[in-house]
Parts: sequence; C-alpha cells; structure tokens
Amino acid sequence: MLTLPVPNMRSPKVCIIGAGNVGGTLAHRLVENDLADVVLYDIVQGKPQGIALDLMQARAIANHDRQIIGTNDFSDTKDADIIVLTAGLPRKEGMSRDDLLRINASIVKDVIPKAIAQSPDAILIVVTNPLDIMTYLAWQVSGLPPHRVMGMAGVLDAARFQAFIGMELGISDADIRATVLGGHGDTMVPLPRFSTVNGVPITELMSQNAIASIIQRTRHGGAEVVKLMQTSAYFAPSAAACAMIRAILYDQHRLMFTAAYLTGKYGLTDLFIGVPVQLGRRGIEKVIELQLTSDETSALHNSATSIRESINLLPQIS
Ligand code: A3D
Repeated sequence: MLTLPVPNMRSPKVCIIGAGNVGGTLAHRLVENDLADVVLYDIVQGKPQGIALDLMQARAIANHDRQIIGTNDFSDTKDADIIVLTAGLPRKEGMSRDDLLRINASIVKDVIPKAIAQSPDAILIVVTNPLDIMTYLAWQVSGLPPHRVMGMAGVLDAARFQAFIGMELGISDADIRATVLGGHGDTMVPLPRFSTVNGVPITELMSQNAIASIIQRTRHGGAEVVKLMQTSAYFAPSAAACAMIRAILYDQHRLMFTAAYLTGKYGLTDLFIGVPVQLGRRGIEKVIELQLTSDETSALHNSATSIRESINLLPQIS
C-alpha cells in the first residue's frame, strides 16, 4: 500500500517570560506532556539556557522530541502561539502591596510590548501578581483584543477548593467540581452552590461550618504554601497554566475560570476579574454569566472594587 508522506506541520510554540519557579515548572509540564515547543526567556543570563539544557538532556528518558530554547533575546521567541508571563517578584515579607504593584508593573510594561512585537498573533496568559491588575496592564500595553488576554488564577483557586473538599470528604478529586469567581486574593469568591461532587452540591454533603473553613483555607491557599516553603507555590500554578494552554492549543472549548475582561456581564465593566469562560483556539470564546444571589453578587462586586482601586493606582506609580 502506498504510504503518503506526513505533512510537515509546525509544532505549537509557547513563549514563557520568566524562567523562575513557575516558568521553569511550566516548561517542564508542557514538553513532557508533549503539548508544545517552548522558548523560555529571562532577564538573568544563563538561567533560561540552563533550564532549557537540563530539559533537553531529559528528553531521551522522558521520551519526547519537543524543542526547548532558553534565551535573553526576544527575537528567539518569534511566532509563539501563546505567551505566558511569569516574570516578576512574588510578594515577600515586609513588602507592601504598592511596592509589589510598582515593581511588577514596570516589568510588565517593559516585556509585554517586546514579546508581542515578535508574536503579534499570540494569546497572552498572565501569571504575574497581583494577578488581576497585571492582566489589565498587560492587556493595555499589548494592544491585543481582550479575548486574547487572560489571567491564570481561577483554575488554580478552583483546584485548591477541590483539593480541600476532597480532603474533607475523603472523595477523589476527580469527582469534584468547584467554582471560584472574583479576584485572586483575599476577596476571591468561592461558590459552594456551584461546587459539586458528581453533580451533588457540597451543601448537601458538608456542614456550613466545614464549608466556611474550607472557603477560608482556599482564600489563603497560596499563603499557606508560602508559610511552609518560604517561597511562592509553583506546582499547582504551573499545572493550572498548563491546563489552560492545552484547552487553547487543542481548541477544547472548555469551561474554565480565568481573569477575563468584562464589558457589562455581572454588572462590571472595564476590568479583568475571575469568571467562568469558554476557552478554545481563539482564546476566550465567551464569558459565561451565572445567576448569582444578592450575597454572591455583592461579594463579587466587593472583589471588583478592590481590583479597581489598584488599577486606579497604576498611572500614579509607573
Ligand atoms: P521566581 O521564581 O522569582 O521567578 C521570577 C522570574 O522572573 C525570575 O527568574 C526573574 O529573573 C524573572 N524576571 C524578573 N524580571 C524580569 C524581566 N524584566 N524580564 C524577564 N524575566 C524577569 O517567581 P515565581 O516563578 O515563583 O513567580 C513568578 C510570578 O508569578 C510572581 O509575580 C508570583 O507572585 C506569580 N505567581 C502567581 C500565581 C497565581 O496564582 C496568580 C501563582 C504563583 C506565582
């Protein structure tokens, strides 16, 4: 039988800006899940090159042919399908919120236009904190349409909620679906009414007290890790970013929670905040509006107010 040659299809390419804990772990996940070639960019000489070489040396054992390039030169990131921003400081002890905002805002303003100039058709996923505000700023300086810009937090926050529900009930996380809206931080809005174990709302399975304490633990899920490890989490954050990238590259039309730009849904306009979206190859295909109770709406609006206050600080601090 005649065998036709396989067409020479281009591999998807993901550019990760910031070869730190989240960026390096994400590169590892992407190549070892055979999802994309990776270009890892960092301002520190040698760091991205070293991680890339380490990952290339693992290829024979990990059994994949993905290319990993480490660079300090944006021209190597050309024609990426997805750009992930993980450059920036995590908040450290003694650092005020405004300090973090100022430092990371200047990084975002510097790197995003350079990355987009190389990959004008890319979809942009922001991980840098403070997440909702950096996503807004990245969108502003990128010039991209809002459906091609999103913040990674909701997938992670929902996964933390899932993990704590699973631990409390002793049930597999595979059967648990959790919903978390709002900003990534103290004002996030985990929603028990929309969180289920194989369709059964957790409100049927747990006491109000147990749910309240799981919600608190979810809100401080990142801080709990920092306290233990003395550094910001990266396994779960990189897993969340990887799941979003898979949904985009495979055009999966998945319902996921991301920081998305709102133009009236939930009564909110001109900010990025965590909401359910449908994610596919074009980016955010639609923002899904849940029918919230008045308490849920006011919690979401409270979160939006805190994001808005920080967005309003941006012109003064940078
Ligand atoms: P870290 O391991 O310190 O890595 C940050 C990297 O950014 C370092 O390699 C730096 O050299 C690099 N960097 C700094 N400035 C630049 C620049 N101008 N250009 C290119 N690279 C630069 O931090 P991390 O990986 O743990 O975290 C990275 C960011 O993600 C921080 O802002 C964290 O707060 C944030 N983060 C967010 C989440 C969310 O859930 C939203 C989770 C985990 C981390």
